Amino acid sequence: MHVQAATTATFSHEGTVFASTTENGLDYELYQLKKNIFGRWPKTIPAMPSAVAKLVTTGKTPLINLSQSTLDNYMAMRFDGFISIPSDGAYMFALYSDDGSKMWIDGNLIINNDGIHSLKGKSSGWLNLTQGLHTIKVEYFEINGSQDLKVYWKSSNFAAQEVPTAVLYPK
Ligand SMILES: [Ca+2]
Repeated sequence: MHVQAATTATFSHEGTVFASTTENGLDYELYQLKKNIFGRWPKTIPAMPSAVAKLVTTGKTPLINLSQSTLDNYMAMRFDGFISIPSDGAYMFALYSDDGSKMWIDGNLIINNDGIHSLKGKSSGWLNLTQGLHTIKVEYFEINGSQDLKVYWKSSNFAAQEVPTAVLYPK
């Protein structure tokens, strides 16, 4: 398992506990990947849906991870909804994945961790966000071998932690 040292040092503590309800979580879509017309697997997150990404199922997930996936390999997922920012301030996000992943807040790409690779962490810069709901989207794909996806955040008010169910809302 390879994780960038700087990112590991920055995102290594448990933080504030947020209380969740059954309404919390994000929408997800699960796709099965196909080879392209040249017989090759995608090297980056493909368009979803597309000729190389067939929709398998949709649902709601409490966390942005692979817990809802019924496929281990040759798959992709999209997570979509809102994140509730607890107070005005600066927030930083980190995306760990095997293989590739990308993350958007308010429609802006904040982390690009795309490509075929072993577990790798990338963090955003500090983002100034206002209290309230902001759109959040994460896309992920896995060709073969091991697979993982985790999303962390931190602010000046709490230490790094996995983005909790309590602040996620489906559309
Ligand atoms: Ca892999």
